[in-house]
Amino acid sequence: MSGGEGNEEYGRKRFERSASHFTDRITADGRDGRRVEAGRYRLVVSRACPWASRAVISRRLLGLQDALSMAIADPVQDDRSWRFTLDPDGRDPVLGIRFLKEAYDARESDYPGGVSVPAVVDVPSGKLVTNDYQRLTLDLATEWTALHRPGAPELYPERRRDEIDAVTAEVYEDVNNGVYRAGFATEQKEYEEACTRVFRRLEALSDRLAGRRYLVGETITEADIRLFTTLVRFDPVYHGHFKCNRWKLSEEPVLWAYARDLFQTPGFGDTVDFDHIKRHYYRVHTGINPTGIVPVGPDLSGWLTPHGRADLGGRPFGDGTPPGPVPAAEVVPPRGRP
Ligand SMILES: N[C@@H](CCC(=O)N[C@@H](CS)C(=O)NCC(=O)O)C(=O)O
Repeated sequence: MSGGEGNEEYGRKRFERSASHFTDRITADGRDGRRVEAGRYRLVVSRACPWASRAVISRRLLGLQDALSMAIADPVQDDRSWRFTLDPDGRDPVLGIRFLKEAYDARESDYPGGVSVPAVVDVPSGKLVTNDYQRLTLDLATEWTALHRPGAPELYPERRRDEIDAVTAEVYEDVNNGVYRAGFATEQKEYEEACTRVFRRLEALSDRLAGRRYLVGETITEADIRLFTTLVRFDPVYHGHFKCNRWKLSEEPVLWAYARDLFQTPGFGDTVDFDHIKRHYYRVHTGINPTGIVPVGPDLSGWLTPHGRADLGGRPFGDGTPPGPVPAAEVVPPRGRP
């Protein structure tokens, strides 16, 4: 493994997140050579991964589950990276492969980068199309519209894009990626700087969210999805494993209520598997947790308690509606839920 997290190299040098390597876009008009098409592509994710989880949430909010099927990898990679050991015979039933690496190899032999999720694979050829997680959710929101469910929210509305881009850039740098920089630091100063930035930014976000329900505008957007995927992992893994421990999310009233509000919104919490999250981080990053022991806590029951944020106004889905129930095949098992 190389390129992303879960890499022994992180024990030795400053943490740098590699750029996504395969960036082909699937668009409504096919201008990049690939056109949006129902049933043609398979989204490969790990429910443990915050970058993949953005796509899992977007896909569900937008009602794309029938158009874009989803493969869920075992949360614990081995030296062959992501595996389909949760499926019968250890094979993804649609792609017929045992390891995501097979789709990367089909695309490019001897590809030097890491095998990362999220990945979109072309079903007929079995080849990887893209692992560009930054672009993927924006394209699901704006290029896949013909296949959205009726009532799908506008997650990246044109009139709000500048503001969403500005907020998500700061959230990425200091929060989404900031926790990794703190967690994989190998020098005291580097860790302290990263950790300080994480909390400084979280405090600014708390101020922003004190009087408004969502980050941008009065509905959920891409910006909320991107902040949520880090907040939901904060107490279970980033606080302990990544040493981002000035305070716990559950000790910060505004962000904790904001995160619970989203968690309880259909499409967010019902995609979260705390069991996958904890096992992935604590077992895979042997550089920072050599025993691989997965902690028992934290108590997750608080996620389901009232959040009181509805009083701030806001309309989660704007003129749209919440997604329906999770399809039976995609329900998170009880051990992963609060
Ligand atoms: N590293 C990916 C971003 C997504 C990512 O880091 N995913 C992680 C899981 S949270 C992963 O698959 N890591 C394995 C690897 O990159 O080797 C990229 O640069 O595009």
